[in-house]
Amino acid sequence: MAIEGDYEPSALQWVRDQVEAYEASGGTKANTLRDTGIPVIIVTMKGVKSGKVRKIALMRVEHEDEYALVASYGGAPKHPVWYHNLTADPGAVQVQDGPKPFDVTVREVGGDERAAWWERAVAVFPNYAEYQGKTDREIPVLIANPR
Ligand code: F42
Repeated sequence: MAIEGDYEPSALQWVRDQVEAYEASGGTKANTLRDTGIPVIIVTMKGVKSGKVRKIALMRVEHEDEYALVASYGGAPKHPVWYHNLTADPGAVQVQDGPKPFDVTVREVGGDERAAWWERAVAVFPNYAEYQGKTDREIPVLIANPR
């Protein structure tokens, strides 16, 4: 079910450009992080304050049909804002990994489950380990489970 509301593009030009090119091409274009060849997914959510439809791109970390959403934001000192959107309304979320978006439910993981997903995430995108080294905050790992 589409997420209702006015779409408000990311404040980051390169992100909103990637989201729009990915969606316009049904996931056949703009589907990697720049020229790294590492695939990305598009996540759609509701803004926790504005109620607007927000979209971001994240690295594609998939295992047995679930996806890790790693709130690294390049190792910034604070969580990316989307983390607060997803934890505030974990049921109003879609993931696009290819031609069509699908509904997911999001949960935050900790302990051994987080450790297993973190290992998968770093295997896909080693920069995550570098980002964790740059910040005192523990980078949150959320899991998107298709409904
Ligand atoms: N970010 C990651 O954290 N992890 C990744 O693996 C990742 C991969 C990736 C690959 C390709 C690509 O193009 C981008 C990638 N990014 C990755 C960047 C990611 O897409 C996000 O841009 C980034 O994580 C920052 O997310 P953000 O939600 O903090 O975005 C900021 C820049 C933003 O858009 N802020 C808006 C603004 O106007 O300043 C507000 C956005 C918002 O959601 N507002 C809420 C609302 O209600 O509408 C209010 C929230 C509040 O608490 O204030």
